[in-house]
Amino acid sequence: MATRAGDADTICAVSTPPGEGGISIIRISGPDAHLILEKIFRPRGKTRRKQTYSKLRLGHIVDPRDAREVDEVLAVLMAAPATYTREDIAEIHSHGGFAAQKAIMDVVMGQGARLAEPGEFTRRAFLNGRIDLVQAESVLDLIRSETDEELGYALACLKGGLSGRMHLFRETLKQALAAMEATIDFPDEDLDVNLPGTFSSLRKTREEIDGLVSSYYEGRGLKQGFEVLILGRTNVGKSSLLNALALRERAIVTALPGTTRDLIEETLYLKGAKVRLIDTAGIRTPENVVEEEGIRRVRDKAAEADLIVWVLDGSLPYSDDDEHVLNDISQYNKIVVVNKCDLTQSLDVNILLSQGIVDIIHISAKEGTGLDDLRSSLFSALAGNGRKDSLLITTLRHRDILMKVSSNIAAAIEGFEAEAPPEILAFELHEALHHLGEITGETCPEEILDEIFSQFCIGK
Ligand SMILES: Nc1nc2c(ncn2[C@@H]2O[C@H](COP(=O)(O)OP(=O)(O)OP(=O)(O)O)[C@@H](O)[C@H]2O)c(=O)[nH]1
Ligand SMILES: [Mg+2]
Repeated sequence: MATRAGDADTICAVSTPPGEGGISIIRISGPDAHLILEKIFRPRGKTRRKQTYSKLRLGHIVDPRDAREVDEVLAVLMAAPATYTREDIAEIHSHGGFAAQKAIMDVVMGQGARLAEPGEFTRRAFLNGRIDLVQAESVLDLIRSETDEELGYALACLKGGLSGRMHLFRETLKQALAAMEATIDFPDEDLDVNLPGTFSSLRKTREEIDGLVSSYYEGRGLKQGFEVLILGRTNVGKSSLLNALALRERAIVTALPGTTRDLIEETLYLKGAKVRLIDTAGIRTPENVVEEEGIRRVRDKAAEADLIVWVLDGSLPYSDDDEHVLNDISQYNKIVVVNKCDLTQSLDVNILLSQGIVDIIHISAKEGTGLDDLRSSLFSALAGNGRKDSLLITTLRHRDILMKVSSNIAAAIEGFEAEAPPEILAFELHEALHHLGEITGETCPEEILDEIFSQFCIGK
């Protein structure tokens, strides 16, 4: 595993958020952590008893340089290896507030600790083998979780759910590789190697990996939110729909066609799934450059959205503008909504049926009717395909690596079926194993580690 200069330093950081609060926690990790605390912490009581481990004690931080009392605190020592970093750790719980944090950090650094880099405590947990890279990444997900679902998933990953699965994949690959190498080393001997059995386990493993790759779409939605675009010609009630779902007057609504010019985003939660709902400029022949630019943005966005909600006005006949919208979005994943169902209906839905659109949701954004149906349809179109309890891939990094692993295994299987030389099959299996190691961190290049840990806050 790659270590860098500075990995053996004693590091310190304020681990609680900056600013005012009830308490602040300053964390020190590394070989001198205990020594530093002993030098700067004066426990309450007449005699200066030796510190005991894992017990919070009340006392004062005193700067050894000028004997000045800095703050009254609680402090604790934790002994390696049973700590977050697997190193000796000291923690100081001070009064919350910027001045106290700064003063204590100054005293700690005065005794030789250096300020930790973002994520350096977690990086040490990884380098010292307490967690693997998948688990380190889930620490970040855990900190960033906004919904119960995200939290539950991140926690399952931290406990090793995904790592465990990677481990099983590794074992299957290693066994297959051992079998291949045996046939290479002893080509003429009658070895007890069951190659058909080996390749049937490889096929199963590849199916599982492909399942994980395709779960990325749902996993990403869980983490970043699904992007849902409200789209349609002008004046059909797109902004009214955004407001009705957001339960607030987020976008401007007027009777004038062409009111919305830019993309307007609002985050909402549907049964725990995070949805980034985006209202857009109505699509028609633009009347000026502002509108033209607005419509261009809608078309760009449509290509990358997870789902489109196509809104039509039920009180007016199907128009050329509607037809243009449909042409724009025909190949995308969509839900069709007919709005203004509180008014006399003039839209002939047979036109939609003849285009193969059978699921139509009738709503009134103005009166709030049909919105529950729409919410259910949104949820099932995005996240409701019942994989809730199984593992998911939530990062692009994992997906890309698993795709490489899958294609290496596929090449090995094809080679086996075509009776290719065992050296070629072994090469593919080797590559697959190498790539898999990048997920858990065994074979991960330094730059990737840097990139992952730099996303953390200082103090974690
Ligand atoms: N009766 C009725 N009127 C509605 C309904 N939804 C929207 N409207 C009205 O339709 C008009 C246009 O509504 P908007 O929400 O601004 O429509 P839009 O699609 O965002 O329009 P642009 O931004 O111009 O593309 C407003 O006068 C709304 O009050 C509805 O369900 N029923
Ligand atoms: Mg609008």
